[in-house]
Amino acid sequence: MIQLYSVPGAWGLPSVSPFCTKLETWLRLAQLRFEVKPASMSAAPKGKIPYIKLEDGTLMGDSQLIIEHLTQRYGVQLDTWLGPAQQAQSQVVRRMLEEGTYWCLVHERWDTEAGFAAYTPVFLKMLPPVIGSLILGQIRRDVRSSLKAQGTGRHKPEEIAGILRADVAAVADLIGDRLYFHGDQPSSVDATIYAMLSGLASFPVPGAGSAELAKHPNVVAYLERVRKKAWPEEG
Ligand SMILES: N[C@@H](CCC(=O)N[C@@H](CS)C(=O)NCC(=O)O)C(=O)O
Repeated sequence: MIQLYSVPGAWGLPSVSPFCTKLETWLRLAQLRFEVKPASMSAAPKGKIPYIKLEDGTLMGDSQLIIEHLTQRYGVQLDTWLGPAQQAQSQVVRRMLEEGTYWCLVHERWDTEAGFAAYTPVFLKMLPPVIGSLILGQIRRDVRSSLKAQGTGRHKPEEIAGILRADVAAVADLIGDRLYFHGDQPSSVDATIYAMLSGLASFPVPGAGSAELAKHPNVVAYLERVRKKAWPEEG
């Protein structure tokens, strides 16, 4: 069976890591058999989570490369009904959320004092006792330098808020009144949209992303729909 290496969830999310949530959501939508194991950064083939172990023991990193590999390997049909324009939209929306919006989410959790205060007790549970807070301080410094290197960390808070509002509103307009991003059935991009937007919506500190989401009942209903589709046992 596929083993998914992930970190635990909080605030109703399967994992606090949006990319782990994405991959778990996708595995569930694809109806592949897998089990979730605790991730170790030192074992991660690309030094990031999630990663998986295939049935033959091979480790693979990067949620998207994993999805593409598993789609081929197991003949997953999630995206076979999409035409070229729909596939292109998936690519664009996925890249926006994963390479842009994601960093705004990281800013809210790690770079604002209120966000970090809310995230600290959740993250400390994943770290060893006593030295956990020292490690957390180092992780925060690393995350902040990644935010600077990526660029989002160079913006003013109100500029990041503007980016978040525009990203969320764009996805909301594209979803419109459809059940899933492309129509009546889910496709792979729904895993990314669910992961990134529910990561914003569930965070207990009010932020521009969650405020914008609340203005789009179609997206709120969509997120609940994807969750129920992927986790039908939770009702
Ligand atoms: N492109 C990667 C991104 C994964 C990623 O950024 N994961 C974050 C957690 S949500 C991580 O491992 N960060 C640790 C680090 O960058 O050192 C994927 O799709 O899996």
